[in-house]
Amino acid sequence: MNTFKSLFMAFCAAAILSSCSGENKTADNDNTAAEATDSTVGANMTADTTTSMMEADTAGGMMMGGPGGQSAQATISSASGSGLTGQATFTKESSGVKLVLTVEKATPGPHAVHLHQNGDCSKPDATSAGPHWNPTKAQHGNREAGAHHQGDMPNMEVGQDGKGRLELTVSDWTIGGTDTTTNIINKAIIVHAKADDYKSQPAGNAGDRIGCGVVTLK
Ligand SMILES: [Cu+2]
Repeated sequence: MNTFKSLFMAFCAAAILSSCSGENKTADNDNTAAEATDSTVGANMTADTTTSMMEADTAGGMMMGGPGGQSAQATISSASGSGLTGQATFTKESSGVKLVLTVEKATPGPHAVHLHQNGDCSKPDATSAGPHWNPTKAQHGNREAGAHHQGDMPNMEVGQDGKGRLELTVSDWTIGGTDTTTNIINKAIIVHAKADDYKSQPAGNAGDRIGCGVVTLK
């Protein structure tokens, strides 16, 4: 049985390699092959195995043909003399773009976080980043309830240790692509001194900009 299994695995590997060689020879396709191999290991050795390999391949193709890239990042630097530092990562998922933001050396309590329209943190108070990213000309508000800017996000809670973390997945963001109403690349992610009240126009009365980072492709 073990011999048969080994032979079968070798056959599977050969099948995967030959299916790759005819098409796009990209790093993404290599990943697809690796995923297909994993699914083969877990599958029953029946005709279903072939089906699961094909499904894995199709999923990879859809990801490659999507509207943008797979991941982006921003390194958050201190603004307005706050001393805050942080890191943001944006990852493409099936339900949208997932943001994980972590900061250190912030004051405890809630802090507003937004994407602002200019990927420019050059001024000491980060006003170079401009206003909120608002390509649809919407009212400022709560992303989770009603009208909001594309750059609006929930507040981030910072603990007594000065560390904060914000995680959310946004269905209508993309990492790259030609749609300027969804593409987050070259926007600035800004952390504010105060909480966003989700009401005041145009920016939620969130106070100074205490951290700023430009979103770039990873
Ligand atoms: Cu802001």
